[in-house]
Amino acid sequence: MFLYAANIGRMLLEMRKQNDANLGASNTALLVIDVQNDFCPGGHLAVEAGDTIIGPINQMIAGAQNVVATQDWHPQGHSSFASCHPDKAPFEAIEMHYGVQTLWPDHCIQGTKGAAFHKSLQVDAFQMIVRKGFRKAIDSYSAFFENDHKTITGLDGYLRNRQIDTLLLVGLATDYCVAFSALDAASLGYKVAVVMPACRAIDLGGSLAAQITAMGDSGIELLDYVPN
Ligand code: VGL
Ligand code: ZN
Repeated sequence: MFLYAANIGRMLLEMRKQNDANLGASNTALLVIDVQNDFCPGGHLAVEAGDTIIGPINQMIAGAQNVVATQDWHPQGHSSFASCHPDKAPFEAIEMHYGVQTLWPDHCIQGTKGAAFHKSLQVDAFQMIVRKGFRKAIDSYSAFFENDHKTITGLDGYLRNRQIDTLLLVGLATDYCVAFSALDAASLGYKVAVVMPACRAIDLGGSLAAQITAMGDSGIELLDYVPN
């Protein structure tokens, strides 16, 4: 009897998993955030084990009907670079005209190897690539809005036009570009899930825990498995 109940429970869980994340559905897109060389080991803003998510991401890409990617794409001398601010070091924060901005090592400079997608990523499946952070005076973590929370990237219009209302997010970094994108998507009305095993974090001053809480509070599902 107990065994029977346990089996039913497991079956229901499997069904729930498959229903939650139907990558093959026409209204669902996989959103691959910033899987670029500079965020992988050896890069200028390397995220620990950043390259270990590529296998799971490729597996999801293979089962997805719709795949969109973002690419952090900064001009030289971008205002988010610590090197542009005298007496400032990477990972310190400054006040910009749109609010507090963390300063980073120079990274993802347009056209450089660091800005290119990791060579193992199945980039041919990308139907649309959103480049962001190309305005010198403003950073852009989110795939939807730049860091002033006003300037749009155009992704919302693209997804709406394609009648996509459900998003699965993967990529780098969990607590910056993935979280900002997920939070904006939720506030724009999308059904959002973040596939945690297919993300890796920078985790600066408790940023990962804070963003996990913020995402949970916004009704974003945090999956602890890789859907297929
Ligand atoms: C990112 C910091 C600066 C990210 C991009 O992709 O999470 N983080 N630029
Ligand atoms: Zn950046």
